[in-house]
Amino acid sequence: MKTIIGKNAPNIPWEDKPSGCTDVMWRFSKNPIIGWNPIPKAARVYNSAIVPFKEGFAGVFRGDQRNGRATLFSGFSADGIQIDLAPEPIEWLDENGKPVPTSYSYDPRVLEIDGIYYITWCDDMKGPSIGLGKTTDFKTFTRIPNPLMPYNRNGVLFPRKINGNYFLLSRPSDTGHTPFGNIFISESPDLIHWGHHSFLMGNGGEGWWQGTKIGAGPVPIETNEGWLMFYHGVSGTCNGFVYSIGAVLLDRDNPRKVLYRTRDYLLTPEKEYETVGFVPNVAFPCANIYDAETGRIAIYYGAADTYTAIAFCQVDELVAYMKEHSEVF
Ligand code: BMA
Repeated sequence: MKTIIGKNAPNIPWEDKPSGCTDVMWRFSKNPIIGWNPIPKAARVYNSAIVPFKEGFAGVFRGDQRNGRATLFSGFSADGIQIDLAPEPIEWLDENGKPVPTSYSYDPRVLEIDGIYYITWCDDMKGPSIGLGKTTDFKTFTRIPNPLMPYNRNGVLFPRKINGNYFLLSRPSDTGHTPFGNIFISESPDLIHWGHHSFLMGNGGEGWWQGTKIGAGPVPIETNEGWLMFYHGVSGTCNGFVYSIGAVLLDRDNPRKVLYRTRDYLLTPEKEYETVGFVPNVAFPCANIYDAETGRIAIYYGAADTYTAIAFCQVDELVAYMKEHSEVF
């Protein structure tokens, strides 16, 4: 039986684990896939989302402009590696087709539900909050009212309704780069009315890699072992924050329940493109694409707030590892 409950996508980027590597997550040898100044209007493209689209892939990409302001750009790719970014930022429309002015926008996640691609991101609503929008073609983008009150970031939707409702993860915060942070979960019958908010998981644990704050990462992957969600864990050092990648398995029928959670990080900044850049020591996952048949998963993460990079894992190996090396607290 296949572990991932989802579509096959044999064309996702993939490289076998390098011989001698004992990690369950390994990096793409051609990282980074997007470097400095990829298009005239964006100096750095990172913390971005990609999904299978038609015969290839499409996505929404965080591009920090040459004035430093974070903006979203659409993009297409035949192979998930070479990304063709739109030259201009996304222009959001309201439900009546009228342009909606946007301030800053960052850290998008994208998912498909019934042929509609939904986007969540960090939006400015008098401070950081969760933006929500949709597209069918990655050319025209329509806003949906923001699901939650400010201040909040790292909004991530589940890819289907569970027991009749949509579920959204988020990380309530303050206006700045909070020195705290826990993941909460909310639900809605229609993507408009949100409630039943509760705490899901917090920072801490025996190790220090997720001691300062955590935030939901890519859209959860449905598996027969539960919802697999990668997330970022932050450690505070005397030289600033360090962002690493971990994973959690949530109960399939009740995603408010944490089953297993990686005790140690799966990936932490080590390579030069992760440790040197605009913000050093950041690995920030925002997307995962998978092939259900083989259980292959490609994780897209922002590196050093400068680059876009890919890491790989295989679902059965990862789930077995998580069961063996779990710490739920
Ligand atoms: C977080 C977010 C991310 C960023 C990270 C590291 O608070 O703003 O977009 O990658 O900080 O700077």
